[in-house]
Amino acid sequence: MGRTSVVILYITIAVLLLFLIFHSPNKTPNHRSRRLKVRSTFNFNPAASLDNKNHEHIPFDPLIADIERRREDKEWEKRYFDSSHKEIVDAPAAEAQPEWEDFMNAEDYINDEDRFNVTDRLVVLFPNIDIDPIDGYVTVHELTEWNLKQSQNDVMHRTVRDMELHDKNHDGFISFEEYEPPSWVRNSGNNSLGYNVGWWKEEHFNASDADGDGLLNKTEFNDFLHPADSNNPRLLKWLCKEEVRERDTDRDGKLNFKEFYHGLFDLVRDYDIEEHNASHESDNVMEGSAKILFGQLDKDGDGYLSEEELLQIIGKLHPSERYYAKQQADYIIQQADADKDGRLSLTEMIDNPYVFYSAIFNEAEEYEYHDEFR
Ligand SMILES: *[C@@H]1O[C@H](CO)[C@@H](O)[C@H](O)[C@H]1NC(C)=O
Ligand SMILES: *[C@@H]1O[C@H](CO)[C@@H](O)[C@H](O)[C@H]1NC(C)=O
Ligand SMILES: *[C@@H]1O[C@H](CO)[C@@H](O)[C@H](O)[C@H]1NC(C)=O
Ligand SMILES: *[C@@H]1O[C@H](CO)[C@@H](O)[C@H](O)[C@H]1NC(C)=O
Ligand SMILES: *[C@@H]1O[C@H](CO)[C@@H](O)[C@H](O)[C@H]1NC(C)=O
Ligand SMILES: [Ca+2]
Ligand SMILES: [Ca+2]
Repeated sequence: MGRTSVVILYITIAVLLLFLIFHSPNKTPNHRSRRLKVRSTFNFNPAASLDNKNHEHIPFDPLIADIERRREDKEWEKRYFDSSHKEIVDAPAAEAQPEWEDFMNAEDYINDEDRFNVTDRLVVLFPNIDIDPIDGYVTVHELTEWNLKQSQNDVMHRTVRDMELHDKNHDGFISFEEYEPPSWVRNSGNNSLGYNVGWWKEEHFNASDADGDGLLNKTEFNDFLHPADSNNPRLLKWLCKEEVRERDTDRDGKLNFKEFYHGLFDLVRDYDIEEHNASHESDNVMEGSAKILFGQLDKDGDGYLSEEELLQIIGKLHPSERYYAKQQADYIIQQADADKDGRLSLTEMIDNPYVFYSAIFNEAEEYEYHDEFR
């Protein structure tokens, strides 16, 4: 980094600090005083969604999600298709919608009170969320299910788009030959810190092919791209195998304590329990709790963790969409639950629209969650 860029960096930090000082977050701000936001980032790199720390904000409102998807599709189109492929991407966008002439301005759209009435939107959405049971309140469970549905729609939309890119003979299936690893995999080298080198391998492909016909349909391809969210036991097993392979420094096909301690423990240790003395925790104490956990996971007591034994913690190594849906539901309820009864009434939601319409997960100033260590 050159001297100029260092100076610029310091100035940026200083400005940021000043901003934070004069803009101290108000726990219950009047929503008129701040702009509602949609997701601020979109990343084409699927590895980003595998990075535990940077899961995208799940869109709360299907209407906003739709605008966002159109915006993404446009960027996607620009990036991957030239004019000769236009017919492929034109089709799905055809249905009639409000005048979203410029999808880049979804934020202007939702902040235009004449076009987008937040109160009305929440009134419309509420009965779709309050369903289990229908009692006039939205619980963490109901909100988690709602978030999960939204994120699954999003994920599937991207899978279908990704399929268009790979399905060269347009038969609706992906063969192993058709699937070329995306450039970020090819460029990431053979053994770098990237997700893992087996990502595009035939074994991964075969494990995703649930009915074994040698082709991936939409469901199987979605599982292929998001193995941690799959119910396919073979795929989960493959994921565990990859975890072992990545950390197995002595190449004996299983993890001994040292390999676990240096490779995995940080990802699976329970910060909730250790939290209060984490800062003055000595290495010995930490190694002690690692040994306890290792012993619990080593079901057959042979002193090693096998692929099968890793299944117990695969959800912690690769948090699922459900995990993030729950995390976001917890956050929303914590922010909007004015009477602290642990659930949301319609009034509480209407009083706190920014919690629902905002890219909270990207704003450290508003959002702190010790689970981000995972
Ligand atoms: C939004 O709708 C509600 C009820 O339908 C109404 O009371 C409110 O004035 C509307 N807000 C705006 C900014 O039009
Ligand atoms: C990875 O290894 C293969 C051979 O195993 C080699 O052909 C290829 O160039 C390597 N790729 C990179 C990016 O190093
Ligand atoms: C994947 O399955 C095909 C048959 O569909 C088989 O020919 C191939 O050897 C398998 N590859 C691996 C790595 O298991
Ligand atoms: C894809 O195939 C699986 C069986 O491997 C089946 O359960 C699933 O319903 C199929 N999905 C679609 C969209 O046809
Ligand atoms: C926290 O520290 C105390 C001693 O300072 C110790 O007794 C206790 O076991 C520690 N808790 C954990 C979870 O490590
Ligand atoms: Ca309810
Ligand atoms: Ca080993």
